[in-house]
Amino acid sequence: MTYENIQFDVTDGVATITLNRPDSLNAFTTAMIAETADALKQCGRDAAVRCVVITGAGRGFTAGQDLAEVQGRGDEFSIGPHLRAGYHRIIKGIVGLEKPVVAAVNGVAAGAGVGIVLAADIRIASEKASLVLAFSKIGLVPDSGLNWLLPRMIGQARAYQLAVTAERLGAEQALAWGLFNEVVPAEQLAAQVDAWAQRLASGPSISFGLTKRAMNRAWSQTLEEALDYEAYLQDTAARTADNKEGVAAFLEKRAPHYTGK
Ligand code: T3D
Repeated sequence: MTYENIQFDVTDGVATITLNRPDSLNAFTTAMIAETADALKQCGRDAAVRCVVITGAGRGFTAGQDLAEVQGRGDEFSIGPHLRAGYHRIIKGIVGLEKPVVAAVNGVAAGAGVGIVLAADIRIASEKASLVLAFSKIGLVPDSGLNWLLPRMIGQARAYQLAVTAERLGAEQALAWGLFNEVVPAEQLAAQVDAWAQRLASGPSISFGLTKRAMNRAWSQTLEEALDYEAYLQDTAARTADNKEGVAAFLEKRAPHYTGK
């Protein structure tokens, strides 16, 4: 697929997806949704990719659904299929990808964009970043997994408040509520994200991927089931070259060199 609305780059084990429609704060058109979902799929297929970064060009991360496109829809247009064939592929593409995904939140994320931020595993934000559940401002309900993700992260009272007021949640408050891992000055965001990405891409990738799977699955498991599943995954992790390298490096008092195998 040719990308016209995103930039996609793979360097040194790090795939970077840059949402690239800065004039509309990177609002999602149908084409941009398809391109983003496709890029995530490529990240899953490419063994050279060991970490994924998602960010936005210009001053925004993404303003969610492009409302100009919405206005151009005919009366027969149905949003359900649009969500299922589009945003759901992105959210499931991030959550189901067994590689660490870093959201580099450079500015405002609104609507479905908040879902994309929260679906990521590590969220590094500029002090200029903010989150806006814009849906109620246009008479919609939160989508893109937000009714599942947000109450689990900050509790239902805060999640519902953000949904019905559509107020802007600033970066510092998002950090305090545990939605962001770190907030840094805008001019340091690229370097800080790069440091995270390099660290994740040079780590024990199978361990990182299986940890993501275990934690995601644990939401719907009993403790008994989670313990059993951990034991199953540990059997796999313990057979990796990276496990052997980690143990050898510890005993030899040197830094490990992980290959992701
Ligand atoms: O229908 C379906 O497909 C269902 C799917 C739903 C998923 C969703 O994401 S629904 C939610 C859609 N998003 C919104 O409702 C957000 C609308 N935008 C805003 O509320 C504000 O723009 C922001 C809070 C995000 C940022 O505010 P601010 O003051 O920093 O920027 P701005 O001046 O409002 O916007 C800058 C430009 O971006 C402006 O264009 P201009 O005047 O410079 O030519 C604005 O029109 C454009 N823009 C911002 N958001 C969108 C957009 N253009 C199209 N669609 C947008 N969502």
